[in-house]
Amino acid sequence: MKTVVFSGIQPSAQVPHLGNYLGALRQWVDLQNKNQCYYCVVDLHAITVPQPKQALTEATYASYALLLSIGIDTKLSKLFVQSQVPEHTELAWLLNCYTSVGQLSRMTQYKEKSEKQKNFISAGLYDYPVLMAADILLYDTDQVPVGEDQIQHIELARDIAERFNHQYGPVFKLPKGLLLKETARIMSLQQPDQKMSKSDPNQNATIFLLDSPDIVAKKIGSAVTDSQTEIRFDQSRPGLYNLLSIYRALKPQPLAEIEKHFEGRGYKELKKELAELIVDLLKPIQKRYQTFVNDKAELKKLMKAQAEQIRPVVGKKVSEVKEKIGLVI
Ligand code: AQP
Repeated sequence: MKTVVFSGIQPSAQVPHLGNYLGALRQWVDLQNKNQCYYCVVDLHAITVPQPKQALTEATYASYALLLSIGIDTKLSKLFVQSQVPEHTELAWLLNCYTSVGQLSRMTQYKEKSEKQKNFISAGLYDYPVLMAADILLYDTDQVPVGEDQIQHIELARDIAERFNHQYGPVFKLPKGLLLKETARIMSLQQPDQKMSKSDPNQNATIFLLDSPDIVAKKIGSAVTDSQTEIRFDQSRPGLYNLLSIYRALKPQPLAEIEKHFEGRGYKELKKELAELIVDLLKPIQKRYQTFVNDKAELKKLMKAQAEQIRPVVGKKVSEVKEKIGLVI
């Protein structure tokens, strides 16, 4: 039996960014060969905060096309759109009834995101972690490759699974988060005490995977650092530390070698080399993206076909859960 891997990405407003890629998506690609992987554009998570209609549709196609472009291969993995597999929402409702309000109230992401919503906080935003638990538990998932911000939600999924199993016997597998330690939290280029985020209103804070070379150079060039001069991996200098961590993720080598390479050199040189590394990463991805995204009919066909292949598998899981609860199926 292969290890089962599940993970998702939100089509929220923009295409994925460098933090999404280095923290999570890179692992998705690497995990494909040896595991049974399910990857998902989680559009139902995206609508927990307001999304303009056209932007949501475009971002769903764009995210799907970008996942293909970074190397997700539908011959090895299942790649689908969450709302096209309604078993996710069906299980989410059932799991709602095994999740306490107290647990949901402790979720950091809810606290942070609800603070940013000025006029309207949806019940969906509060309930998001239960939908995420359903996403994961539906597939008997072993491992969930994510960035650090999602670890609390995976722990909640385990708690919900344990509560259910305790009451009805072993129905759900207990999933584990899979973190890439060095890049689990890539920080904003403008406020390095906050994570890089798609929805950051300051566009200079985030490198998107479709940014042109000029934009990459401009954003890295204006990244916040500090008034010191020595280039060292020092966590008390978060702007520099973030840039060096990205550098190392793109050009793996011991910390000391990177420090030696930049000895006697300044931020300008570091930023120039880093921008070049990012452009080298993005160029082939962007080239492939253009071929995928220009054929929306083909993308739609592929999305639907992938969802249809999954539905019988997850349908069985939902029936098992309903039967355990005592619903007449
Ligand atoms: N800054 C980050 N560093 C490392 N990993 C990150 N992830 C997100 N931000 C970083 C990981 O990327 C995967 C997909 O994220 P998501 O689309 O589910 O959205 P999110 O976690 O809410 O992150 P964003 O990009 O900041 O989106 P918005 O602005 O819409 O909230 C996840 O595995 C996540 O951990």
